[in-house]
Amino acid sequence: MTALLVQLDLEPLGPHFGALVHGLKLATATDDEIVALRAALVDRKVLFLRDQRLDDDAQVLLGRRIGELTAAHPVVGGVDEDHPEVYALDSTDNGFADVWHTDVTFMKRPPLGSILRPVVLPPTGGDTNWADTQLAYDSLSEPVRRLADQLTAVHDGTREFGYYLAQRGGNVWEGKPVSRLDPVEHPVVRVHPETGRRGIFVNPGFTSHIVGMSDVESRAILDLLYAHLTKPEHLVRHRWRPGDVALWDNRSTAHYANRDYGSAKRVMHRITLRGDIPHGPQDQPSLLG
Ligand SMILES: O=C(O)CCC(=O)C(=O)O
Ligand SMILES: [Fe+2]
Repeated sequence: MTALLVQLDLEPLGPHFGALVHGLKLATATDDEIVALRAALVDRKVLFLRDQRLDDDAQVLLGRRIGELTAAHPVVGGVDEDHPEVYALDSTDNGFADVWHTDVTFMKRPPLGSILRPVVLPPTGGDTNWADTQLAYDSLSEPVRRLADQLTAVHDGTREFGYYLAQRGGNVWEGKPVSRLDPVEHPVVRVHPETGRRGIFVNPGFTSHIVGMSDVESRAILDLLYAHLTKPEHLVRHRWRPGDVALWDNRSTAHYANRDYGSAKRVMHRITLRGDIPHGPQDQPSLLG
């Protein structure tokens, strides 16, 4: 690994993950700063920056400097014609994320990471929480880790996006039109392709069941993993301010947006970075070269 040329000013939000990045202006960051930011993203898993005040163009430009962008969402189109990469979550159009999830795990190749900024915030409330899936995996007991390592789960976007798809049609993903959401399989434990660390890779938003066991067994194991994943020790919570930007690694986190602001309007704009096909401990290609 090459040494980073720039040291970012990171304020850790917890002993293990999450950080506020101080003193960096994303819109004018140098290449070396972007490299350092990308490294911090993998290391701290979720990063927050204050007072950035990006617009859609600047958000897209930033994303392209960090990685390759996906379409806005497999089912939902971009916020407007000029921004096919920008996904709007608008509370007045049923855009909520009050179920724990990792983004787009119902596709074969879910995004590596996401970059989110508030556009309209409610007077109070609407905080977002992130869980560290690797910290959660590491703090499971050894026999449960061993069990989870062997499992495969089915992810199905129909529950969250089937209605939208039926009403308004799909979008594109990986360059192909999406007209149906076929369930996909992923390992229950994901090995991070850059660090080799293992993390819990099931979520209540999109995981329907575990392959090869009864409904009762599957439900009980998933509930155990979700309860463990969302223990307060595994979470950081962000209180949004105008001008903020959050970046997270979808290979090592899950998240949940509080829906506690009544009928107030809340609009968030997100872009996602193209990712790879998740691998588990059983099916890894040569890890780390
Ligand atoms: O609205 C939020 O805070 C988070 C929304 C969400 O799940 C996402 O942007 O991926
Ligand atoms: Fe999300």
